[in-house]
Amino acid sequence: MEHDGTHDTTRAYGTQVLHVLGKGFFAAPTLYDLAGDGHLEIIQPGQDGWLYVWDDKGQPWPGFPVQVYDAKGGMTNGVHQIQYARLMATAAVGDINGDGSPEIVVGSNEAFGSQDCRAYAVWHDGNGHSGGPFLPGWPVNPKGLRNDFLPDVGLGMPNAAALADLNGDKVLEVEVNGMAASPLFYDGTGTQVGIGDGNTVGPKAAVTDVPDFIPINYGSFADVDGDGKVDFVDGTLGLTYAMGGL
Ligand SMILES: [Ca+2]
Ligand SMILES: [Ca+2]
Ligand SMILES: [Ca+2]
Repeated sequence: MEHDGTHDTTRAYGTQVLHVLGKGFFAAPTLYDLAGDGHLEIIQPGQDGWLYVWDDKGQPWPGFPVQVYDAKGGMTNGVHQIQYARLMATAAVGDINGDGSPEIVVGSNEAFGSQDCRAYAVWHDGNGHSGGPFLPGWPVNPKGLRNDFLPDVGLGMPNAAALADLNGDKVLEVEVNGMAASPLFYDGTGTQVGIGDGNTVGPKAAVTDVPDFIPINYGSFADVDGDGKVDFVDGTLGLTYAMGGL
């Protein structure tokens, strides 16, 4: 439970509905040309749980804002919940399904049980998309060991996703992970296609505290060793060190 922001709880038909929201923006905006017309749009997750998009004149983008929450909810201590929660992480944007249009990947503060969280892929036309604003197969649950390290900034899915083409088919894959997780890789259908190895360190690394996990941190892709293959870079925390803080 939060001790700030808007919070109320109601029950309907055995489902607990939580509103744990705030005002304003914490996430950085993402600038991306959604229409491909040479003009950037502004993509901004809000603490009110809505994903906003404006054009370069400040006008609302068609189909937005989108309210980002899992209408199917989740289970906490045996209770079915629907949570309306803050969007704290910056959005990642790119074509993850190969249809030539970009999608927006963003996490929420939804936290079910002690581990479950949610990350969403949103169509570029948002609520204007037939079938709803989210791609089939999303949201995903890229859970780590815990979903509630800190209020607001360490709750649910506070990490930004990173996008890169990992298999050379010109379509972007998604890395998105909850807290105290390994890197988790998904394709545009929401299918997990890989997981990072937190047990093996590089040949020149002095690290001994393994396995390690990503706490609250934004990762990114680049070819850091120049072998022509993209690598994933993120900050991690060793298990022994982490256990001292849990
Ligand atoms: Ca697409
Ligand atoms: Ca690909
Ligand atoms: Ca490489």
